[in-house]
Amino acid sequence: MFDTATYIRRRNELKKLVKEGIILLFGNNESPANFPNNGYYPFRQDSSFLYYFGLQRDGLVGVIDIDNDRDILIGNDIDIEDIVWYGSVESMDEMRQRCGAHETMPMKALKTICNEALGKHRKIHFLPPYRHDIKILIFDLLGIHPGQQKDAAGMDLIKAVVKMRSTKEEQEIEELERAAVIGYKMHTTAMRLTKPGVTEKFVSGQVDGIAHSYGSMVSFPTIYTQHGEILHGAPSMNILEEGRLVLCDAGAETINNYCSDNTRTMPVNGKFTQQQLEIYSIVEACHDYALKIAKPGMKYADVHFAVCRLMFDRLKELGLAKGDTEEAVKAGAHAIFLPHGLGHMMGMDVHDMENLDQINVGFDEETRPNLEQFGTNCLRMGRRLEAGFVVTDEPGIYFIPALIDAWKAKGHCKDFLNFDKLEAYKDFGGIRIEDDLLITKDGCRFIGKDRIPYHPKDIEAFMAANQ
Ligand SMILES: [Mn+2]
Repeated sequence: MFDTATYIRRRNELKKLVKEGIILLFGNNESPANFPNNGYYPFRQDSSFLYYFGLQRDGLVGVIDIDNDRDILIGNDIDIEDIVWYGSVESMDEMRQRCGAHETMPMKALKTICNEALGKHRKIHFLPPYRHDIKILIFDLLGIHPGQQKDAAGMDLIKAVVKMRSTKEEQEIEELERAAVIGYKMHTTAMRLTKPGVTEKFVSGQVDGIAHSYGSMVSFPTIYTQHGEILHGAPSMNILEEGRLVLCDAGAETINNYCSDNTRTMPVNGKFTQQQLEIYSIVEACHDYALKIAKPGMKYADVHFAVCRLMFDRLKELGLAKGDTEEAVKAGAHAIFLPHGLGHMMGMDVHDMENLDQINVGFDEETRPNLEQFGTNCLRMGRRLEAGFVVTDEPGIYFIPALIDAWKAKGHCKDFLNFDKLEAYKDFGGIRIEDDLLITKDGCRFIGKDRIPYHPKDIEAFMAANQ
């Protein structure tokens, strides 16, 4: 948790932006995995609640009454039986002091607050809920059916929260740097343990343990798979095989829930084949190119397409693609290799604020998403970059057999793709390289002092030294 002044300042800024009414910020509750007292571990607070109140306990709601300038922390003090099982925890009043709220009220007061506000026809703002218990609570409080809550959520509040959380404060950047240190340990652990004969689950489990040991948890379920072409492929009991590539996409959350998100792709036996090197060097060039060109004022969609054009040019040299690069990328031909966007915002959520809807986070009035074209419709971040934004730079090249077959059968983009040559890559898998970019005043830099090895020579040297 940051200092008390941080949360007071943020709530005051939020009041200025939203202007009137009453804001409800719901903290998360414990979430049962298989029975009520066996929750998913560790407890994960809602990120916007954390941003404005900083408190990690379950069962809290923040009420910000803009018109009366009152910040109220809602929740119940624990009783003696809880103390027996869980130890003594802070009282509501102690938590109120830490976040600088004006007063506390028990949970039952929330209904009264809402009834009064509804009676006076005051505007009640809340963010789109993503957990079912919160949806039921909102239904109880405001009478809005869960199916209509996304539309009923306040656009003024969403815009204000996105505006504030998009630009990272200095102390938030320090947290992101701490997350990067844990991410480095996770990925170098994966590189050390990767060898023929062990299972994917074994390596990914060790990687997850690093996140739990040094921070709060993983920032998303770890991807560690020899099927890199399956974008969100989960680790399986498959055994790592000589000659294959393995893709590791993993990150950590610090104790204060700031994230890291990196991807490395490495040869199982520690030595790239010529074919793997050829594709790898293209992804590597794309990854470095984004670092070179991303800067304030530039649309991240333009960085994405610049990377796509570079990738396409290089794939033409290999004979996998053909034709005019500009036209090919316009037609979406590159998406057979790269069916996702170059990156996403990152902060307290690995896909930052994705619960507020990506169209509100990665796009704006000026930059609208293209929802029609395959691949381009997956861009999570398109709008102009600003100093203080943190985005991921994660180009990849994938050979997805089902997609190759489907496009070939339809003749889709046949003027730009050499389907016959692609046949030889159907068992290749996929390569992605990912690091996290902080946009600075005049350009950008990677977060994390130590780069996880990603040049092929560095990966090979690291793996050779750590067998
Ligand atoms: Mn990512």
